[in-house]
Amino acid sequence: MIWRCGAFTFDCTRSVVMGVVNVTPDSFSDGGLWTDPDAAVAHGLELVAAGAAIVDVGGESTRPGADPVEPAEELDRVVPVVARLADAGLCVSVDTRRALVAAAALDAGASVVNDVSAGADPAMFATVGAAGSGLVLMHMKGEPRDMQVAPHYDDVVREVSGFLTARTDAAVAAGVDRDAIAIDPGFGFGKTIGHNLELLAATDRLAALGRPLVIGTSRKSMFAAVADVDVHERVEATLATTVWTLLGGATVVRVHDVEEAVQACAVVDGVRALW
Ligand code: PMM
Repeated sequence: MIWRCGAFTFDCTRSVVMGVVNVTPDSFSDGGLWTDPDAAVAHGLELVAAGAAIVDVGGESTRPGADPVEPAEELDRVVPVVARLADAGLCVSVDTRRALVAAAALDAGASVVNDVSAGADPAMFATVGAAGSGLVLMHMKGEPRDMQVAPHYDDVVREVSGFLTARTDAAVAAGVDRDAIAIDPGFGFGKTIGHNLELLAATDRLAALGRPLVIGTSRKSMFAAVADVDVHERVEATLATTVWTLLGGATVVRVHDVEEAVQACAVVDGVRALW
């Protein structure tokens, strides 16, 4: 399988590390660190030097309880950073739910749109299809403001799988190349710890849906319950899920701690090559 993202094509037999740069004042683990564009660009370059294949730039926090940001503010935060990283020749992803922001970022050189709402904006799929960029479709139940208020599923794996399949088909019907689409179960987005663990346990079933699987567990609060560690002490817990999900067939790991993830991926890739 391949994942086609504009000028970049990823061979999914090897893992892909996506490094996170949140240009937000309020993201849960790196909020406020990279709000200055120079600092954000420098950090993106650092992540690539550490081995990230993609830099994911976000201008709206989607942490539980977060309110949406104004479109003009989101544009101001992300577009200058995307432009400078893309000008440096990097594969840049824009983490946005808005087609307007995606379009501006794609114009500025982004190669991937990472949409945690899986195309809730009616113009999103046409925007991505016209640009020929990559697209990450993520599952979220509810909205960031209220998604962690008693989320309920009869069968979380079946429901998330069905949703991701349906959104993939909808994106293709709206003009997105199937090879450009990756899918993500959305850890922590309207899920209890139990739901997150069930999804981790079912990695092989999610990977069998036929598109590259993106895993975003980095530093998330699910680890506080299983490993009792603070947000900045979750590198090892994150790595455990990185290795687990790669062995289950995942391709892309979206992480803050790139150097550690790259090491783990290199080991797993070496072993997987012998299977
Ligand atoms: N998590 C966050 C933001 N964007 N995108 C994808 N595809 N998957 C995720 O799990 C995801 C995401 C929230 O976490 P952050 O504060 O680390 O960005």
